[in-house]
Amino acid sequence: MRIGIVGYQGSGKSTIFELLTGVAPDISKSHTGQVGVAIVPDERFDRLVEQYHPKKETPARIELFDTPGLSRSDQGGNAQRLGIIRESAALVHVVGAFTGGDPVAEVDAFITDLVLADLQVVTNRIGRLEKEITKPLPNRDELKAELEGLRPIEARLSDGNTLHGVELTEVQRQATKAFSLLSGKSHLVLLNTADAEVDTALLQQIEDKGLSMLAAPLGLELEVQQLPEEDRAMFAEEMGLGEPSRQRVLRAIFEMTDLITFFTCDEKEVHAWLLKAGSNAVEAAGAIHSDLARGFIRAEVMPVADLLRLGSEREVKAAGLHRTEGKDYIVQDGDEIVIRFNV
Ligand SMILES: Nc1nc2c(ncn2[C@@H]2O[C@H](COP(=O)(O)OP(=O)(O)OP(=O)(O)O)[C@@H](O)[C@H]2O)c(=O)[nH]1
Ligand SMILES: [Mg+2]
Repeated sequence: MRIGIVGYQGSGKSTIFELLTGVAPDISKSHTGQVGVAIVPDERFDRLVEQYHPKKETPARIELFDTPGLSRSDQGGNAQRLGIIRESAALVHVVGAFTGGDPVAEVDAFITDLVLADLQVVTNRIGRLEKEITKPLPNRDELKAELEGLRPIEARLSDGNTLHGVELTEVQRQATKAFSLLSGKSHLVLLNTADAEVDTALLQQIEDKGLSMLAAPLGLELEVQQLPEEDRAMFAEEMGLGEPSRQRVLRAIFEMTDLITFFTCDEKEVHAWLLKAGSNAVEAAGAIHSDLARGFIRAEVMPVADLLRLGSEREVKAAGLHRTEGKDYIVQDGDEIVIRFNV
């Protein structure tokens, strides 16, 4: 799953990408986008590592995708850039509040660009369907149903609304699946401020639009991160910076996804795994290794919260908080799992 870092040119996307992934932006990839990996901060993982002192630690990771910025005065290249953004599962929308522009107007303008891009895709399809249904095709009824499904979506978009919070029918879901519509993707506004001071009135205005948002001086924080370790604290204090927001931003990004975390742990390795919410025990086994899914017998499950609270697997078992689950068990966020299998 790829999370797109999106926004207008020069808003600070590549700066934030570097802060979050540690990967310096590669100029040769500025037209195609660049992928980097970030660790998902998880306090439970850190505490499991403290408890087990494993030889190997494997935290969960997500892919971030630094995309080419849209041009504010579209000179024709935005269609291609929007196509690149479409490959993202969710959008982190970076708004630069260090250049003296109007961030609220930028948020509106960017969202309008997304809505218009979706509208164009939907309108094209409607145009094609209208022609098709005049022909005596065997699947004419299906095409008609698709057309009727798309019309309310088109109406909503042409009124300038996003697709957030819209309940789609099954026909609509199928009809729009391949379009990967931009204005329906999870959307987090990241306000990249000039310094540690945050304009609360500005934040309020963006929040009033019903958008999730975070504000932080991310450019400045990258500068701090790039200093030699011994100079960081002093510089951060001089600049009035509090706790670095890197972890907070990554956590918020992770929360936009529909992923949960489960854990496997022993003295050899503590490993955090990501899984689509609603997945069952066999799917969790498959995330670890296909052999574990193929030869699945049962899953032994205990909540990590209990494991941390009681201090060891033995204590959890003694307290009767350890369970044996079958194939259909829906894995919960924070489960510690041992898969029993036979191949
Ligand atoms: N003062 C200040 N400058 C910043 C901040 N973030 C980014 N910049 C500067 O703004 C310029 C653009 O930053 P980038 O991170 O390259 O912006 P971008 O969104 O990746 O730009 P494109 O890839 O061209 O769309 C660079 O010169 C950065 O140094 C910030 O928080 N404060
Ligand atoms: Mg960039």
